[in-house]
Amino acid sequence: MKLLSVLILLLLPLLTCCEPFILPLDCSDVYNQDTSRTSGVYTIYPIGATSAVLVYCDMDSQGQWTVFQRRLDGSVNFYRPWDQYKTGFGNAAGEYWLGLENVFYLTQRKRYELMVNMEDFDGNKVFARYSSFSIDGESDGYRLNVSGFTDGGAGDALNSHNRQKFTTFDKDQDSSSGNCAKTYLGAFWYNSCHHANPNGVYRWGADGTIFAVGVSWHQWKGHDYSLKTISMKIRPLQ
Ligand SMILES: [Ca+2]
Repeated sequence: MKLLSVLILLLLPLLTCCEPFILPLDCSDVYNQDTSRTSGVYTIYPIGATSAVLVYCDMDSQGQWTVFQRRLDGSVNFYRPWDQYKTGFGNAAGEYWLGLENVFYLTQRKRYELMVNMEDFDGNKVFARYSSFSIDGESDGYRLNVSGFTDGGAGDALNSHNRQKFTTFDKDQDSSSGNCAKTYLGAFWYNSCHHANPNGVYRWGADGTIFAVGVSWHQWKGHDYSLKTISMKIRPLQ
C-alpha cells in the first residue's frame, strides 16, 4: 500500500507535466491522432489544457485545415465588438469566428499557410492561398502577416491588408481617418479600408444599396457582390 502511494506520487508529476502535449493544438493534430477522421467539429486546445475550443476541421485531400472564419448562410451576426473578436463567437458547425487570441497562439506554435475558399450564388468556387500566415499578439493589435500568394481564381485581396492591425467598431486601428468597421459593418485587418470584407453583412449576391458592406472579395466579384460562402483556414507547413 505504502509502495503504491509512493509510486503514484512519483508518477503524478510525469502525468500532469505531459498532458498538454497530447491535447490537439489544431486540426492537423486531431487527424494525426486518428487518420480515419473526416471533416467535422472537433475540440482543440490552442492555448493549453484549459483552452478547449470547438472548431470545424476541413480534412480534405490536400491536408487538415483548421478553420478560423466561416460564413455560409447568414445565421450569425458578425457585427461584434473587440472582446468577441478576441475570444471568438458563433457555432463551429456553422458560421463562426475562432478568436484572434486562439489564432495568435496557434501561429506562435507552428508555421502555417492560409487558404481562403469562397463560392458565389451560381456555384462557382475559387480560392486564394498564402504560403505564410501569422498574426501578432494583442499588444501589437493582432497585426496580420501574410505572404506567398497563389491564385486559385480569387485574386489577391489580402495584399492590401498585410501588416494591418485588426479593427472592430469599438477599436479603431485602421489606416483610415474614420472607422472602417463602422463604415463597412464588419471587423477585419482594415487598411483604408478594404479589398476583402469576409466579416461583413451577409447578403444574397449582387447588392449595391449600401456600398461595400457585404461579405466581399473585391478582386473576384467586386465590392458590391456578397458571397454565398467564404472560409479562412490554416494548416502547418509540411
Ligand atoms: Ca481609423
